[in-house]
Amino acid sequence: NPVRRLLITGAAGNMGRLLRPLLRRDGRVLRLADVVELDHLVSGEERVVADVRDPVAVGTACQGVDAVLHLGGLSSDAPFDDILAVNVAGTHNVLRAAVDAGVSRVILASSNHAVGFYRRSTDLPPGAGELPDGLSPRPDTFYGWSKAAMESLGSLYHDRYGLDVIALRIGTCFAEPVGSRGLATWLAPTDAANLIEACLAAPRPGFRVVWAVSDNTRRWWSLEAARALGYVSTDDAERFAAARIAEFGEPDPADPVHDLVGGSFCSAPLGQPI
Ligand code: 15L
Repeated sequence: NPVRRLLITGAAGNMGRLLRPLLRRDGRVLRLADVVELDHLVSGEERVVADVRDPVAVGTACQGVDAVLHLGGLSSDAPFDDILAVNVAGTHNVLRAAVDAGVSRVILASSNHAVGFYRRSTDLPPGAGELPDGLSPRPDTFYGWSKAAMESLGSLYHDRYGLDVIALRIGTCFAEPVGSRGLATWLAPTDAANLIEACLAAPRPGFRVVWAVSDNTRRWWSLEAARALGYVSTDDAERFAAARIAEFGEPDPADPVHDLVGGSFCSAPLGQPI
């Protein structure tokens, strides 16, 4: 059964803006929710102003939708109380509202920073060049911790209420890879859309925690769980390699920024925007 109405929280944010044009389909309405009022609506889009901290507003936003893509939240580190209120309580409001409104599927924007302290040098399984999906959390920031907490709430809501919840451990989702780390961690916006469509189409996925990256030549995070959902990556950050290496040099695998999943988040002062 096709998703006729998709609620996107955080639609005015970085990923929301990138994905809005890519998730438009004939016969589908995108309900765009954000704390700020969205403009330049096109046909097939509707908007709601809702703060994820407000359970009533989130409840209203969930009425009549077939699925939720939950992107709304703080996307970098912040003081603990802010992270707790926006990312953790906010996600709880979304999951609660989805169940109450009879929505059967929620896609959560988790992050590599939920597992940011895994290292390429020590944590790759013997004989494998990739970190597997669903690693137990090793957050690198309050932000990364909140992403692990969001995943765990998704698990709770799946087991309690049968809600399908897919938590995407997103790499670096911008129009182009950021820095030389992005050559490994990039999720091309088109691939983000490919993966989200796979998440929407998969029959009864249950609860899953899935790496979300493009099939980059320098990727070291598995695509197994994403592919099992039907994801086909159509981009590779390698086409930016020459330019990034000219600017930043060849990535040194001994440099913690390239050795650690979370890169510079692991050494940034805790609780401050990065
Ligand atoms: C994230 O989770 C952030 O939201 C984003 O701004 C990037 O820093 C990204 O991770 C990354 O690791 O590149």
